[in-house]
Amino acid sequence: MPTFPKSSPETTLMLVKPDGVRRGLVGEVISRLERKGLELAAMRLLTLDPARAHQLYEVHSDQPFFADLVDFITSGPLVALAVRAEGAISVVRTLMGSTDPLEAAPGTIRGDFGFRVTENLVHGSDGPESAERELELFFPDLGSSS
Ligand code: DAT
Ligand code: MG
Repeated sequence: MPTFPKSSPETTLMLVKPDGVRRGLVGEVISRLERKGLELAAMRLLTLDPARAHQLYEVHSDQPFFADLVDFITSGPLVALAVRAEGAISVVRTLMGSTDPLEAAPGTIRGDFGFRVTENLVHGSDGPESAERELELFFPDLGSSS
């Protein structure tokens, strides 16, 4: 019998950004995660203060759009989700679609619902290190992210 590597679930951070909450798309996003078969490990509704927004987006602090990004992400409540599954980081990124909703494929969250690059509805960690760092910002009690 061939042996296969044991699968190990990983956990990623996903956000329904303030535009998604304002537009009533929280249920739609969660429904897509559930239908895909991903596990929701934790969930919170909260409004970010600028300090935490700077931490979330620290890799973008030199970008010309940084101030707009911080203004936007702090503009109202968002929903933070800890999503667990084998390959969760890349599965969530695939469900989200490309950063610019105008380029995102139909069938993806951004492709189906987004129109502007800043207001692109959702966030998903882009790798294991950012997942661990970002999960700690929102779910410090969750423990190890992977
Ligand atoms: P992603 O959210 O797909 O990981 P990113 O990490 O490159 O994309 O950028 C973070 C957010 O910054 C993105 O969701 C929206 C905003 N953003 C990215 N590129 C932008 C641009 N050229 N103009 C305005 N906002 C931008
Ligand atoms: Mg990113």
